[in-house]
Amino acid sequence: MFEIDRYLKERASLVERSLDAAVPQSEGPAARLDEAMRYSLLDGGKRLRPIIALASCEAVGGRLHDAIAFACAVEMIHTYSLIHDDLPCMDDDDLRRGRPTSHKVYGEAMATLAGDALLTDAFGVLARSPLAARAPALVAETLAELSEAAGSRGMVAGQVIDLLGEGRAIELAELEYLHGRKTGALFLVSVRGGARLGGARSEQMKSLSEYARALGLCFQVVDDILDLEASTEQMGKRTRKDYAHGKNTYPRLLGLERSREFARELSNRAIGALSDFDERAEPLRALAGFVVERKL
Ligand code: GRG
Repeated sequence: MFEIDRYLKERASLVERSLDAAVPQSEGPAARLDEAMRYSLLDGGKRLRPIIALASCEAVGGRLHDAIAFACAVEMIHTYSLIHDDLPCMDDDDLRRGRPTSHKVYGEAMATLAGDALLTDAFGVLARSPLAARAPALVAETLAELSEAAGSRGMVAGQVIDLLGEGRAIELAELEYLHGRKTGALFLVSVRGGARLGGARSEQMKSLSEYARALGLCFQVVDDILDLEASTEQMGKRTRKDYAHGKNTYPRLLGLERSREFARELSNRAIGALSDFDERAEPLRALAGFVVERKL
């Protein structure tokens, strides 16, 4: 039986150490910026996206060492999106990962800049990784896909569609389109990037992309359910926020019971996409179980 809790703990601590080294604390004039970046990046978060990136690399027989810089880059981009999402001009949140949000501690200007710096530096971390010297084409392709996933065709587009949709009832297909960008794009690139850097063949990339799409949507459906059901203390962030703002969510469109069923269907679909993979994909299978069962 695969011990997912232990696996997640060990992998999160590996990611934590690598992030710590990737974003050092300087002592010069930018010390405050480094401090703000490290405040949001370290000591918090489930590290789901980097863990999935590393697991995808290993599922195709790749070495952890070759995907760790990419995994850090993904988490840096994710953290930037959380900092900006919490700003008063966006969701205006005071609590994130159980602590005051960046702008509450460092002020709006520094929080914005810490997010900008994490986003920008993420690409440098991957571009300067040891693998870039050995396999530049592979890394260049991964950088391009990462930029697409985070940018105006991916996560930022999802956020814009979400903003423009507030207060307007939307259909299920539109909700899926929105989340495919806002949350799904980063899950998809985490899996594809990890697998590519691990040397995946094209049919493996295809199956893993199917896995990632189902997993990303499953994550979002569960996120909507937790926003409704979990406490602020449990999540380390304000809950019932989407509900209070009349946002379009899966429970609102499908009801709670059907949303739970849909999340289970998506988790099973993700696992089904891995039918041609051997035991090296066991962590990915277990992660699909974790995402649907998670309470945080
Ligand atoms: C460009 C001004 C500007 C803002 C960008 C890109 C963006 C704002 C927001 C992206 C959308 C976003 C923040 C989605 C959040 C998705 C989500 C459910 C995050 C929570 O992820 P977890 O549960 O968090 O993995 P932890 O804390 O565990 O890492």
